[in-house]
Amino acid sequence: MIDLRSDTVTRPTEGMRRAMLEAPVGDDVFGEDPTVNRLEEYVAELLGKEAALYAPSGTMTNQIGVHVGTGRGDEVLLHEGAHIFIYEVGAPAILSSVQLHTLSGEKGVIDPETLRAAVRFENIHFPRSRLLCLENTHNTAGGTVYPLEDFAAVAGAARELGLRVHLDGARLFNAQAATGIPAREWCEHADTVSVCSSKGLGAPVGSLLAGDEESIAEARRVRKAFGGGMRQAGVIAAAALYAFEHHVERLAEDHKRARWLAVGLREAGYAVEPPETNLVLVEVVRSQEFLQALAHEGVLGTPGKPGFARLCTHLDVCNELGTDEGIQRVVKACLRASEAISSLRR
Ligand code: TLP
Repeated sequence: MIDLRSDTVTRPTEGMRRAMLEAPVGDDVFGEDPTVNRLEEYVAELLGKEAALYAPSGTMTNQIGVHVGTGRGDEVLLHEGAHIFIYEVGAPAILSSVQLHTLSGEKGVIDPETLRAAVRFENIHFPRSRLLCLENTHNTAGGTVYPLEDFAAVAGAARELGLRVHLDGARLFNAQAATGIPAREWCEHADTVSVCSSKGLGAPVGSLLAGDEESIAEARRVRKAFGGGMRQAGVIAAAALYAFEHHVERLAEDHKRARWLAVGLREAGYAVEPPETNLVLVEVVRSQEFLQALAHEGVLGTPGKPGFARLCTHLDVCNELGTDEGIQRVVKACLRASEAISSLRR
C-alpha cells in the first residue's frame, strides 16, 4: 500500500526512536521536563519568538491561540478554507465562545481590502472583531505558500485595525523549504504561531505555540484547562526536537516528488493543480468513489477541495516515489481507479 493520505501517517525513524529512548524526562506540568524545555526554547528561537509551548496537537495549539487572542463573544476572521474553520470540529465555539467570520480569497490569501471591509466598527449591535487567523502553507488550497509580501500586508492591516494575528503554521516549514525564506519572517507578522512536528517533519505527535512571554504564559494555563497538560512528555518531545533538527531540510525531497507525481498525472490526462509543496490536488469526479477504487489499487488518498482528490508526499514514501517506476505505480493506480468508476477527465 502506498499511503498518500497525509504527512501525518509518517512513523518515527530509527534515529528518532533512539532520541526518544534516551530523552531525560520530568513532570512537565511542574515545568520540570528538560527535553520539553529544550524543545520549547529551540522552537521559540527558530521562529524568532520569546517563548513556546508544547501541546499534543495542531488543533490544540490553534485553539489555544484562538483562546488567548479573544474573549467570549468576540469575532475571529479567517479564510473560508481555513483548517480552523473546516477541520477543527467547531472548537472555537465549544472552547472559546467566539464567532467565526469567513473571508474569500485566491489560494488562501486574504486581501487587506477584504479584511478592512469585513472588520466591524464599534456599534452596540456588533460583535467585536478581535483576531485574524492566517494559514501557511494553506491546506485546502493545495499546500500553497502564503507569499510573504501578501502576508505582511494583511497582517499589517489587521494590526492597524486593532486585531491580533494568529498563524496556523502546521506546514510552515514546507513554505520555508519551497521558497528559501526563513519561517521566522512570516512569524514576525503574527502574535501567535502554531507549528506541527507531526506533519512533514515526521514526529509521531506534538505541536508548538510560539509568541511573546505573556501570551505563552497565558497559553500554558489554557493548555491545562483544555486537558493538554502532559507529564513525562520528554519521550515525545525528543522526537519533535529530532524532527526540527534533522527533517526540515529534507522537505524539499517531498516537494520534488509531488512535482514528479503532478507531471506523471498530467501526462496521463488528469487536470492537476501545480504543487507548490507536498500536496497534490487531482481533479476527479465523484472523488469519494475514486478514492475507494484507488485504495483497491493499493494507493491511499483523501478528498481535497470539492471535485479534487488530495495526494500527499512525505518521509515514509520518499524512497517509493524516488524513481519513475514508483511514480508510474501511483499514476497507473489512478488510471485504473478512474476506469473503474469511469471518472477520468481528459
Ligand atoms: N491536517 C490534517 C487533517 O486534519 C485535515 C491533514 O491531513 O492535512 N492546521 C493545518 C493547516 C492542518 O493541515 C492540520 C492537520 C492541523 C492544523 C491540525 O493538526 P492536528 O492533526 O495535529 O490536530
